[in-house]
Amino acid sequence: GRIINLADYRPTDFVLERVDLTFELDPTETKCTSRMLFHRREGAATDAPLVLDGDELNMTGLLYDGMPMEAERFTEEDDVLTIRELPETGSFEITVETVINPEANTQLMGLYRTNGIYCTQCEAEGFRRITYFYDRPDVLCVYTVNIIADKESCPLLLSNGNFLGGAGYGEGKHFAAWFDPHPKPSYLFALVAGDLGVVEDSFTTMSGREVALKIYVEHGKEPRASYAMDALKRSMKWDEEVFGREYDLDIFMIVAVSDFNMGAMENKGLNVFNDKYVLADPDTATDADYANIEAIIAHEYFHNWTGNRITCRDWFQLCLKEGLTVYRDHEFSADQRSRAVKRIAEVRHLKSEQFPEDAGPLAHPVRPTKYREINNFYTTTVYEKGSEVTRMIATILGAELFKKGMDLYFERHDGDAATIEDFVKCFEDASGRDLSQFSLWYHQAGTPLVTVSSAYDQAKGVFTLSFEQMVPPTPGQSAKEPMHIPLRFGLLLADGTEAEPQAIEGAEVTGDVLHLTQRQQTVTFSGIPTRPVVTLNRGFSAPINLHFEQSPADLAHIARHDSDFFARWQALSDIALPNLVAAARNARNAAEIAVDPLLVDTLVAIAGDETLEPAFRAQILALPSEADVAREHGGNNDPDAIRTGREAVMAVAAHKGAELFAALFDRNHTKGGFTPDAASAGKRALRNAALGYLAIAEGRPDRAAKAFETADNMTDMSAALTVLAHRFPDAPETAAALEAFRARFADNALVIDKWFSIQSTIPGHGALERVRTLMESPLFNRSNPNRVRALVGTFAFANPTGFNRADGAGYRFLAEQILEIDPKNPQLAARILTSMRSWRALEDVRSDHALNALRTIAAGEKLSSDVSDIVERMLK
Ligand code: B3K
Ligand code: ZN
Repeated sequence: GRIINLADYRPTDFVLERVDLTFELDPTETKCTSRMLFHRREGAATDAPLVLDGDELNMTGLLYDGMPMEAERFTEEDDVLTIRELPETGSFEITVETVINPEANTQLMGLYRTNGIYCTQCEAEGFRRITYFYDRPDVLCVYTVNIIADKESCPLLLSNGNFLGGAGYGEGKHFAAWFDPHPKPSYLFALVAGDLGVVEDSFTTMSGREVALKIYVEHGKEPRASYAMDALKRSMKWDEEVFGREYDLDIFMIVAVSDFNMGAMENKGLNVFNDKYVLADPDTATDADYANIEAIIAHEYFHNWTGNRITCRDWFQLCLKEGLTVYRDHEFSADQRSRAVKRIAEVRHLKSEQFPEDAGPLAHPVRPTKYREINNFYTTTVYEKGSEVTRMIATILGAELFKKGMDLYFERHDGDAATIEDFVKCFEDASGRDLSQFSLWYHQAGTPLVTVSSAYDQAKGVFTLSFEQMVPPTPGQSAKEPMHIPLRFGLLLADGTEAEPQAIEGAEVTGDVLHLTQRQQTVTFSGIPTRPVVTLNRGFSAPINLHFEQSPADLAHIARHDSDFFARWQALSDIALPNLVAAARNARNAAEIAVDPLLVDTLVAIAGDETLEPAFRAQILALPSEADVAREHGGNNDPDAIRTGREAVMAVAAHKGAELFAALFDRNHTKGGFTPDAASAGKRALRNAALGYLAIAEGRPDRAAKAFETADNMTDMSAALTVLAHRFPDAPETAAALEAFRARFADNALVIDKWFSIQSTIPGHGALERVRTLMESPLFNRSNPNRVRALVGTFAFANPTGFNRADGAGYRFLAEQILEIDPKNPQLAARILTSMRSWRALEDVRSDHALNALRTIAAGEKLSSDVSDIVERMLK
């Protein structure tokens, strides 16, 4: 694939007025007839040809105003259809007929068939695998869709918009027609046909319109869709209340399919979901599954305004819809659950996924300026960092002006294909604030590093903070400008109150937000009676790395007393990280591992503080992960030493808190009727965190084995199984539990994915053999993305010691898998390959092995553009 540059953007030469699509569905020979009405754009060259995108198409007919097109007027070359000699003025109709083989479509892009269900995935460039089209997000038009299919195998015929009507159609067939009155780009097109069960409900919008809600799932799975329906209704209500956004069609449909490359897709009025993010009941879904379903249902629904009504001018603007929509779903979940705990989970995810991306060879700006394969830009940088950038706008402007800016955006750009500049302009116009320096967040890659030092002058009552900011170099960007970094802060005094400075000099301060804008900045606070403990970046107001040598005692003060619970968690993790890094160093040098008693004391004190919500205490107990320690260590990493060191620290905490953990384990048992609400989930999280420590303290599998046997819900059951497998992999209790789990859930693929993941993340060098053995299991299916992610993906992403074996066998295995998956499903292969994005941070022996594995992949024959793009960037 060639490189696409943002600077080359220009509108199409022709305007597409409308399209009528007719599908005659057949498993191997589906006929698609597309009738498109065009006219030449004003100002376009009078001899400009019409150039349409295709991808592996089999075109069987081409008509101009209903008559076969003369052969000399068109060419079909390199996946492009070019039509010449078109009128200068007036509308004309082009009809393209193609034949598609949905059964053979293993890429799961375009029209494919899974478990007898026809479905489509068009974002980003899947529509061109259906027919020749202006397959780009700035071409919006209205669609009419006619679907003809076998009545018996496809009683259900769905597409976007409103149902127009249907009837019998010849022998054994029927048809249905749909019309979507909202102009949309092709990536939002969807078609689903098959035999599915349905859960129905309705929602009355704020203006009193009734919307039919339908969730389609495989027959028999209807009861497992009720939580998704509940989440959908809450999302619709929330978007009205918080963003003033009302739904706009008479019907909203969700279809759950089992073969899907990602989480879900926001097609207009017809969302298609990975069934993992729809189906849940207490016996088969964990609290995390419920939370994910709630978030993703909301996310896709929220796209109706941020993505569909206002879409992207081009794919460089992807964060316009994704970053903003993630921000919206984060806010939704925060309102539905505990805001503080939600924020901690978000930051954990950002740091473990986005920070490494931003620090490695795949780093790119939130709004990139070039790409080779757009599917590789659906990244945590575009999504999660994009969300953080939106959050910072809200922080800088304050809630009221942020709302004003959002309202202006909806009003000004409804129906548009917009850009990031359009978006930012709305906030500038609404607030009168210049956001040009702030916009660097969209354009400069890399996580800014802010180094802070402090001084206190008792005699003058002056407290001083000195800041220095630096944005590290990233691929293609060596020199960076200073950024506008909004830091929420507080000055804590010993008596538990907060200092209220008489004056602050050296930086703009609005409310509790300090605005850093210069490379170096010194800020003084006067009228401070005693030495304060400063709490910085409360709520993670800016996605940065903060280096501030605060004493463990000051951090412990924050961890126990800050009014911001995120800051409390951050402070505890800031005490823990240096301990864990030192422990890793000592483990590597075979030196003795010491742990600061303050860390363990604070940890145990918070865990035992009954005034705090259980979910928060569970987050505190989950010390920084091995990956967090690796990031903090920063290079020359030895995953074995990191684990050994972390285990030693955990052991100290486990023994010190053993009595408390036993009490927490008993007291937080949510017996009887499972409910997925956040409070109950928090209790289970705390109980299971305690179980993890108890397994270390007790050194026996008995307690976890009993917890497994008596569990009455999947959260507790899978947590106990994880403790058994990860702590006691060779115990007979573990073998028995794994087998019981397999036998009970063998016919539920989503639960079996947990069985695969739990085993593929068993730490240590034996993991690879286990993964290889599991791949031979009849329950494994390498053509199903969820299965491959659960086993191969989880092994590579989430088993640091198992994957990063010093002999390089883990990397060779991955190379082998990537080369095998790529020809069938390039997107899946490319995504799993990103697990090696931090390979340069490994110590020499491992990084040499990693390099060899990457070279093996790069040398593969007929690599997809997805995989070759990733591997080449990783090798650069
Ligand atoms: N917009 C889709 C992602 C499409 C990915 C294409 N490779 C789901 C979402 O972000 O809501
Ligand atoms: Zn999205």
